[in-house]
Amino acid sequence: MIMKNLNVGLLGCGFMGRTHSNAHRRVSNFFDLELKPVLKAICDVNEEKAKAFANQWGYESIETDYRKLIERKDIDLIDICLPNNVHAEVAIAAAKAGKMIICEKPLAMNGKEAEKIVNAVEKAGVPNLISFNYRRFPAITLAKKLIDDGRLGRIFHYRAKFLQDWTISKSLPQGGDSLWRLDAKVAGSGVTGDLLAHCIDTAIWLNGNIEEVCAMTEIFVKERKHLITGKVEKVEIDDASLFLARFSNGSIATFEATRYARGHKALYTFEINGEEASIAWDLHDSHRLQYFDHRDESIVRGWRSIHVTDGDHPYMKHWWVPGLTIGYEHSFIHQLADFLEGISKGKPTRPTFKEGLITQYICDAVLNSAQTGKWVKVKKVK
Ligand code: SOE
Repeated sequence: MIMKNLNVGLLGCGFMGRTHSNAHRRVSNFFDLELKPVLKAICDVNEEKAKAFANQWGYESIETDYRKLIERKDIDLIDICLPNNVHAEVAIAAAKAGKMIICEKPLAMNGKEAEKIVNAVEKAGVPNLISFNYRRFPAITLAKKLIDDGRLGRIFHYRAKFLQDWTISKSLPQGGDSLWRLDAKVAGSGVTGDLLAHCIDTAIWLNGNIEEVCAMTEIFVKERKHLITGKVEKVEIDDASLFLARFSNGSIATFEATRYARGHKALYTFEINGEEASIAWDLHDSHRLQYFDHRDESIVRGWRSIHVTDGDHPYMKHWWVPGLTIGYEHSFIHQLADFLEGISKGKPTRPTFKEGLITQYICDAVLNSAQTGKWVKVKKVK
Protein backbone atom coordinates (compact mmCIF):
# COMPACT_ATOMS: atom_id res chain seq x y z
CA MET A 1 0.00 0.00 0.00
CA ILE A 2 1.28 3.50 -0.83
CA MET A 3 1.51 5.58 2.31
CA LYS A 4 0.74 9.26 2.54
CA ASN A 5 2.27 11.28 5.36
CA LEU A 6 -0.02 12.67 8.06
CA ASN A 7 1.80 15.39 9.98
CA VAL A 8 1.24 15.32 13.72
CA GLY A 9 1.47 18.23 16.14
CA LEU A 10 1.23 16.88 19.67
CA LEU A 11 0.68 18.97 22.80
CA GLY A 12 1.98 17.84 26.17
CA CYS A 13 5.13 16.03 27.27
CA GLY A 14 3.65 14.01 30.13
CA PHE A 15 2.63 10.36 30.49
CA MET A 16 -0.09 10.64 27.82
CA GLY A 17 2.25 12.55 25.48
CA ARG A 18 4.48 9.48 25.62
CA THR A 19 1.72 6.92 25.04
CA HIS A 20 0.43 8.85 22.01
CA SER A 21 3.91 9.55 20.60
CA ASN A 22 4.74 5.87 20.86
CA ALA A 23 1.53 5.05 18.95
CA HIS A 24 2.32 7.55 16.18
CA ARG A 25 5.82 6.12 15.82
CA ARG A 26 4.85 2.47 15.69
CA VAL A 27 1.42 2.22 14.08
CA SER A 28 2.64 1.99 10.47
CA ASN A 29 5.12 -0.74 11.34
CA PHE A 30 2.31 -3.08 12.31
CA PHE A 31 -0.82 -1.92 10.45
CA ASP A 32 -1.16 -1.54 6.67
CA LEU A 33 -2.61 1.94 6.41
CA GLU A 34 -2.76 4.62 3.76
CA LEU A 35 -1.75 7.30 6.24
CA LYS A 36 1.57 7.34 8.03
CA PRO A 37 1.93 9.66 11.04
CA VAL A 38 5.02 11.86 10.96
CA LEU A 39 6.14 13.47 14.23
CA LYS A 40 6.33 17.05 12.94
CA ALA A 41 6.11 19.11 16.11
CA ILE A 42 5.86 18.79 19.87
CA CYS A 43 4.39 21.69 21.82
CA ASP A 44 4.92 22.53 25.48
CA VAL A 45 5.05 25.90 27.26
CA ASN A 46 8.36 24.80 28.75
CA GLU A 47 10.92 25.07 25.93
CA GLU A 48 13.55 22.88 27.60
CA LYS A 49 11.00 20.15 28.18
CA ALA A 50 9.79 20.36 24.57
CA LYS A 51 13.38 20.14 23.26
CA ALA A 52 14.22 17.14 25.42
CA PHE A 53 10.97 15.41 24.39
CA ALA A 54 11.59 16.16 20.69
CA ASN A 55 15.04 14.69 21.04
CA GLN A 56 13.88 11.56 22.80
CA TRP A 57 10.89 10.82 20.57
CA GLY A 58 12.14 12.13 17.22
CA TYR A 59 9.93 15.19 16.69
CA GLU A 60 11.22 17.39 13.86
CA SER A 61 10.47 20.71 15.59
CA ILE A 62 9.11 22.30 18.74
CA GLU A 63 6.57 25.00 19.57
CA THR A 64 5.89 26.68 22.91
CA ASP A 65 2.59 28.36 21.96
CA TYR A 66 -0.32 26.16 20.91
CA ARG A 67 -1.68 28.89 18.62
CA LYS A 68 1.51 28.80 16.55
CA LEU A 69 1.26 25.03 16.27
CA ILE A 70 -2.34 25.20 15.12
CA GLU A 71 -1.57 27.95 12.56
CA ARG A 72 1.12 25.84 10.91
CA LYS A 73 0.18 24.75 7.42
CA ASP A 74 2.36 21.66 7.68
CA ILE A 75 0.32 20.18 10.56
CA ASP A 76 -2.65 17.92 9.72
CA LEU A 77 -3.51 16.39 13.09
CA ILE A 78 -3.55 18.03 16.51
CA ASP A 79 -3.13 15.53 19.33
CA ILE A 80 -4.10 16.99 22.74
CA CYS A 81 -2.34 15.36 25.69
CA LEU A 82 -2.72 18.32 28.03
CA PRO A 83 -4.47 18.75 31.39
CA ASN A 84 -8.27 18.89 31.22
CA ASN A 85 -8.70 22.65 31.75
CA VAL A 86 -7.16 23.50 28.37
CA HIS A 87 -8.78 20.81 26.20
CA ALA A 88 -11.65 23.09 25.13
CA GLU A 89 -9.54 26.10 24.19
CA VAL A 90 -7.09 24.06 22.11
CA ALA A 91 -9.66 21.72 20.54
CA ILE A 92 -11.96 24.57 19.47
CA ALA A 93 -9.04 26.52 17.94
CA ALA A 94 -7.83 23.37 16.15
CA ALA A 95 -11.31 22.69 14.76
CA LYS A 96 -11.60 26.27 13.49
CA ALA A 97 -8.27 25.82 11.72
CA GLY A 98 -9.65 22.68 10.04
CA LYS A 99 -7.28 20.24 11.78
CA MET A 100 -8.10 16.65 12.62
CA ILE A 101 -8.10 16.18 16.39
CA ILE A 102 -7.35 13.48 18.94
CA CYS A 103 -8.00 14.49 22.55
CA GLU A 104 -7.14 12.69 25.79
CA LYS A 105 -10.01 11.91 28.15
CA PRO A 106 -12.06 13.36 29.71
CA LEU A 107 -13.14 15.58 26.82
CA ALA A 108 -13.50 18.67 29.02
CA MET A 109 -13.98 20.01 32.54
CA ASN A 110 -17.75 19.46 32.35
CA GLY A 111 -20.65 18.88 29.97
CA LYS A 112 -21.09 22.56 29.06
CA GLU A 113 -17.51 22.87 27.90
CA ALA A 114 -17.67 19.52 26.10
CA GLU A 115 -20.76 20.71 24.17
CA LYS A 116 -18.76 23.66 22.81
CA ILE A 117 -16.03 21.29 21.61
CA VAL A 118 -18.57 19.01 19.91
CA ASN A 119 -20.25 22.00 18.22
CA ALA A 120 -16.87 23.22 16.96
CA VAL A 121 -15.82 19.91 15.40
CA GLU A 122 -19.25 19.34 13.89
CA LYS A 123 -19.27 22.82 12.36
CA ALA A 124 -15.78 22.32 10.97
CA GLY A 125 -16.50 18.74 9.86
CA VAL A 126 -13.09 17.54 11.06
CA PRO A 127 -12.33 13.94 12.06
CA ASN A 128 -12.13 13.65 15.86
CA LEU A 129 -11.41 10.94 18.39
CA ILE A 130 -11.58 10.98 22.17
CA SER A 131 -8.90 8.73 23.62
CA PHE A 132 -10.60 6.07 25.71
CA ASN A 133 -7.91 3.51 25.10
CA TYR A 134 -9.39 0.63 27.13
CA ARG A 135 -11.89 -0.11 24.34
CA ARG A 136 -8.89 -1.27 22.29
CA PHE A 137 -7.59 -3.93 24.64
CA PRO A 138 -8.16 -7.07 22.51
CA ALA A 139 -10.00 -8.81 25.38
CA ILE A 140 -12.42 -5.88 25.76
CA THR A 141 -12.98 -5.66 22.00
CA LEU A 142 -13.71 -9.39 22.11
CA ALA A 143 -16.20 -8.80 24.95
CA LYS A 144 -17.95 -6.29 22.68
CA LYS A 145 -18.20 -8.90 19.92
CA LEU A 146 -19.61 -11.57 22.26
CA ILE A 147 -22.24 -9.13 23.55
CA ASP A 148 -23.16 -7.87 20.07
CA ASP A 149 -23.46 -11.48 18.86
CA GLY A 150 -26.10 -11.93 21.56
CA ARG A 151 -24.20 -14.61 23.50
CA LEU A 152 -25.00 -13.12 26.90
CA GLY A 153 -28.72 -12.80 26.21
CA ARG A 154 -30.64 -10.27 28.27
CA ILE A 155 -28.20 -8.36 30.46
CA PHE A 156 -29.03 -7.98 34.15
CA HIS A 157 -25.91 -6.60 35.81
CA TYR A 158 -22.90 -4.41 35.01
CA ARG A 159 -20.24 -4.03 37.72
CA ALA A 160 -17.11 -1.90 37.29
CA LYS A 161 -14.26 -0.78 39.55
CA PHE A 162 -11.11 1.28 39.04
CA LEU A 163 -8.95 1.13 42.15
CA GLN A 164 -5.70 2.98 42.89
CA ASP A 165 -3.79 3.97 46.04
CA TRP A 166 -1.32 6.69 45.00
CA THR A 167 -2.83 9.67 46.87
CA ILE A 168 -3.24 8.17 50.35
CA SER A 169 -0.25 10.04 51.86
CA LYS A 170 -1.31 13.33 53.53
CA SER A 171 2.05 14.85 52.64
CA LEU A 172 1.47 14.46 48.89
CA PRO A 173 1.03 17.98 47.46
CA GLN A 174 -1.47 19.05 44.80
CA GLY A 175 -1.13 21.00 41.55
CA GLY A 176 1.72 21.71 39.16
CA ASP A 177 2.93 19.64 36.23
CA SER A 178 2.99 16.33 38.04
CA LEU A 179 -0.02 16.57 40.36
CA TRP A 180 -2.60 18.57 38.39
CA ARG A 181 -5.00 15.62 38.69
CA LEU A 182 -5.45 16.63 42.34
CA ASP A 183 -6.23 20.28 41.54
CA ALA A 184 -9.95 20.80 40.78
CA LYS A 185 -9.28 24.02 38.82
CA VAL A 186 -7.17 22.02 36.35
CA ALA A 187 -8.75 18.54 36.45
CA GLY A 188 -12.43 19.54 36.81
CA SER A 189 -13.07 16.56 39.08
CA GLY A 190 -11.12 13.80 40.78
CA VAL A 191 -11.58 10.11 40.14
CA THR A 192 -14.94 10.75 38.48
CA GLY A 193 -13.36 12.33 35.39
CA ASP A 194 -10.06 10.49 35.63
CA LEU A 195 -11.06 6.89 36.35
CA LEU A 196 -14.85 6.51 36.30
CA ALA A 197 -14.82 8.14 32.86
CA HIS A 198 -12.95 5.05 31.60
CA CYS A 199 -15.41 2.68 33.29
CA ILE A 200 -18.34 4.66 31.90
CA ASP A 201 -16.95 4.75 28.36
CA THR A 202 -16.41 0.98 28.33
CA ALA A 203 -19.85 0.44 29.85
CA ILE A 204 -21.81 2.54 27.36
CA TRP A 205 -19.91 0.89 24.52
CA LEU A 206 -20.63 -2.62 25.77
CA ASN A 207 -24.06 -2.15 27.33
CA GLY A 208 -25.67 0.99 25.87
CA ASN A 209 -26.95 4.19 27.43
CA ILE A 210 -27.15 5.02 31.10
CA GLU A 211 -30.45 6.67 32.04
CA GLU A 212 -29.97 7.71 35.67
CA VAL A 213 -27.47 7.56 38.50
CA CYS A 214 -27.29 7.82 42.27
CA ALA A 215 -23.83 8.66 43.58
CA MET A 216 -21.64 9.23 46.61
CA THR A 217 -18.21 10.92 46.64
CA GLU A 218 -15.68 11.52 49.41
CA ILE A 219 -12.61 13.67 49.97
CA PHE A 220 -10.46 11.86 52.53
CA VAL A 221 -7.60 14.36 52.73
CA LYS A 222 -9.16 17.82 52.95
CA GLU A 223 -6.08 20.05 52.52
CA ARG A 224 -2.81 19.71 50.62
CA LYS A 225 0.07 22.01 49.88
CA HIS A 226 -0.23 23.47 46.37
CA LEU A 227 2.94 23.08 44.32
CA ILE A 228 2.46 26.37 42.47
CA THR A 229 1.24 28.71 45.24
CA GLY A 230 3.26 26.98 47.98
CA LYS A 231 0.22 27.40 50.28
CA VAL A 232 -1.84 24.72 51.99
CA GLU A 233 -5.13 24.75 50.04
CA LYS A 234 -8.48 23.02 50.22
CA VAL A 235 -8.74 19.78 48.22
CA GLU A 236 -11.77 19.98 45.95
CA ILE A 237 -11.46 16.90 43.80
CA ASP A 238 -13.31 13.69 44.70
CA ASP A 239 -10.89 11.10 46.12
CA ALA A 240 -13.48 8.34 45.78
CA SER A 241 -16.66 8.19 43.71
CA LEU A 242 -19.27 5.44 43.70
CA PHE A 243 -22.57 5.24 41.90
CA LEU A 244 -25.55 3.07 41.08
CA ALA A 245 -26.93 3.25 37.55
CA ARG A 246 -29.82 2.13 35.38
CA PHE A 247 -29.15 1.37 31.73
CA SER A 248 -31.71 1.85 28.95
CA ASN A 249 -31.74 -1.93 28.38
CA GLY A 250 -33.10 -2.46 31.89
CA SER A 251 -29.87 -3.70 33.46
CA ILE A 252 -28.62 -2.22 36.72
CA ALA A 253 -25.08 -1.34 37.68
CA THR A 254 -22.55 -0.42 40.31
CA PHE A 255 -19.44 1.66 39.59
CA GLU A 256 -16.61 2.50 41.99
CA ALA A 257 -13.38 4.46 41.60
CA THR A 258 -10.94 5.48 44.29
CA ARG A 259 -7.32 6.45 44.87
CA TYR A 260 -7.54 5.10 48.43
CA ALA A 261 -7.64 1.33 47.89
CA ARG A 262 -4.35 0.38 49.53
CA GLY A 263 -2.53 -2.27 47.53
CA HIS A 264 -4.11 -1.44 44.18
CA LYS A 265 -2.15 0.57 41.61
CA ALA A 266 -4.50 0.48 38.62
CA LEU A 267 -7.00 -2.30 39.08
CA TYR A 268 -9.67 -1.77 36.48
CA THR A 269 -12.19 -4.63 36.50
CA PHE A 270 -15.67 -5.21 35.20
CA GLU A 271 -18.17 -8.06 35.12
CA ILE A 272 -21.35 -8.38 33.10
CA ASN A 273 -24.03 -10.94 33.90
CA GLY A 274 -26.53 -11.96 31.27
CA GLU A 275 -29.32 -14.53 31.18
CA GLU A 276 -27.22 -17.03 29.19
CA ALA A 277 -23.64 -16.05 29.92
CA SER A 278 -21.33 -13.75 31.89
CA ILE A 279 -18.00 -12.10 31.13
CA ALA A 280 -15.36 -10.57 33.36
CA TRP A 281 -12.14 -8.64 32.73
CA ASP A 282 -9.25 -7.47 34.88
CA LEU A 283 -6.58 -4.99 33.77
CA HIS A 284 -3.93 -6.83 35.78
CA ASP A 285 -4.56 -9.88 33.61
CA SER A 286 -5.48 -7.85 30.58
CA HIS A 287 -5.01 -10.53 27.95
CA ARG A 288 -7.60 -12.80 29.45
CA LEU A 289 -11.35 -12.62 29.08
CA GLN A 290 -13.28 -14.70 31.60
CA TYR A 291 -16.38 -16.25 30.05
CA PHE A 292 -19.10 -18.44 31.54
CA ASP A 293 -21.76 -19.94 29.30
CA HIS A 294 -24.73 -21.60 30.95
CA ARG A 295 -25.53 -23.42 27.68
CA ASP A 296 -22.40 -25.58 28.03
CA GLU A 297 -22.94 -29.23 28.94
CA SER A 298 -23.38 -29.21 32.72
CA ILE A 299 -20.56 -31.62 33.60
CA VAL A 300 -17.95 -29.37 31.95
CA ARG A 301 -19.64 -26.04 32.59
CA GLY A 302 -17.46 -23.43 34.27
CA TRP A 303 -15.63 -20.15 33.83
CA ARG A 304 -13.30 -20.25 30.83
CA SER A 305 -10.22 -18.10 30.84
CA ILE A 306 -9.78 -17.10 27.20
CA HIS A 307 -6.20 -16.10 26.40
CA VAL A 308 -6.95 -13.45 23.78
CA THR A 309 -3.82 -13.89 21.67
CA ASP A 310 -4.92 -15.90 18.65
CA GLY A 311 -4.75 -14.60 15.11
CA ASP A 312 -8.53 -14.38 14.88
CA HIS A 313 -8.83 -12.39 18.11
CA PRO A 314 -9.26 -8.60 17.72
CA TYR A 315 -6.06 -6.81 16.61
CA MET A 316 -3.82 -9.82 17.33
CA LYS A 317 -2.98 -10.77 13.75
CA HIS A 318 -1.03 -7.51 13.54
CA TRP A 319 1.39 -8.55 16.28
CA TRP A 320 3.55 -11.60 16.91
CA VAL A 321 2.44 -15.22 16.70
CA PRO A 322 -0.50 -16.82 18.55
CA GLY A 323 0.04 -17.13 22.30
CA LEU A 324 2.35 -14.14 22.62
CA THR A 325 1.04 -11.15 24.52
CA ILE A 326 1.04 -7.41 24.00
CA GLY A 327 0.38 -4.69 26.62
CA TYR A 328 -1.04 -1.35 27.73
CA GLU A 329 0.71 0.77 25.09
CA HIS A 330 -0.79 -1.29 22.27
CA SER A 331 -4.29 -0.09 23.11
CA PHE A 332 -3.17 3.40 22.00
CA ILE A 333 -1.68 1.98 18.80
CA HIS A 334 -4.96 0.17 18.06
CA GLN A 335 -7.10 3.27 18.56
CA LEU A 336 -4.78 5.26 16.31
CA ALA A 337 -4.85 2.53 13.64
CA ASP A 338 -8.66 2.57 13.71
CA PHE A 339 -8.71 6.37 13.54
CA LEU A 340 -6.31 6.48 10.55
CA GLU A 341 -8.35 3.84 8.74
CA GLY A 342 -11.51 5.85 9.46
CA ILE A 343 -9.96 8.97 7.95
CA SER A 344 -8.98 7.07 4.78
CA LYS A 345 -12.48 5.66 4.47
CA GLY A 346 -14.14 8.99 5.31
CA LYS A 347 -15.86 7.37 8.32
CA PRO A 348 -15.93 8.58 11.94
CA THR A 349 -14.08 6.39 14.42
CA ARG A 350 -15.66 5.71 17.79
CA PRO A 351 -15.50 7.10 20.37
CA THR A 352 -15.96 10.47 18.67
CA PHE A 353 -16.10 13.67 20.71
CA LYS A 354 -19.87 13.26 20.72
CA GLU A 355 -19.47 10.00 22.65
CA GLY A 356 -17.01 11.81 24.91
CA LEU A 357 -19.85 14.23 25.60
CA ILE A 358 -22.15 11.36 26.64
CA THR A 359 -19.54 10.24 29.19
CA GLN A 360 -19.14 13.84 30.33
CA TYR A 361 -22.90 14.14 30.92
CA ILE A 362 -22.81 10.95 32.99
CA CYS A 363 -19.87 12.29 35.04
CA ASP A 364 -21.81 15.55 35.58
CA ALA A 365 -24.85 13.56 36.73
CA VAL A 366 -22.66 11.55 39.14
CA LEU A 367 -21.20 14.71 40.72
CA ASN A 368 -24.60 16.36 40.85
CA SER A 369 -26.17 13.33 42.53
CA ALA A 370 -23.32 13.11 45.06
CA GLN A 371 -24.01 16.73 46.00
CA THR A 372 -27.78 16.53 46.19
CA GLY A 373 -28.06 12.97 47.51
CA LYS A 374 -30.72 12.27 44.88
CA TRP A 375 -31.10 10.11 41.77
CA VAL A 376 -30.21 12.25 38.72
CA LYS A 377 -31.33 11.68 35.12
CA VAL A 378 -28.50 11.84 32.59
CA LYS A 379 -28.79 14.64 30.03
CA LYS A 380 -29.33 13.30 26.52
CA VAL A 381 -26.99 14.16 23.66
CA LYS A 382 -28.79 15.86 20.77
C1 SOE B 1 -4.35 8.16 36.77
O1 SOE B 1 -3.40 7.65 37.62
C2 SOE B 1 -4.29 7.42 35.43
O2 SOE B 1 -3.03 7.58 34.87
C3 SOE B 1 -5.37 7.96 34.49
O3 SOE B 1 -5.18 9.33 34.21
C4 SOE B 1 -5.39 7.12 33.23
O4 SOE B 1 -6.40 7.58 32.36
C5 SOE B 1 -5.64 5.66 33.62
O5 SOE B 1 -5.68 4.84 32.48
C6 SOE B 1 -4.59 5.17 34.56
O6 SOE B 1 -4.53 6.02 35.68
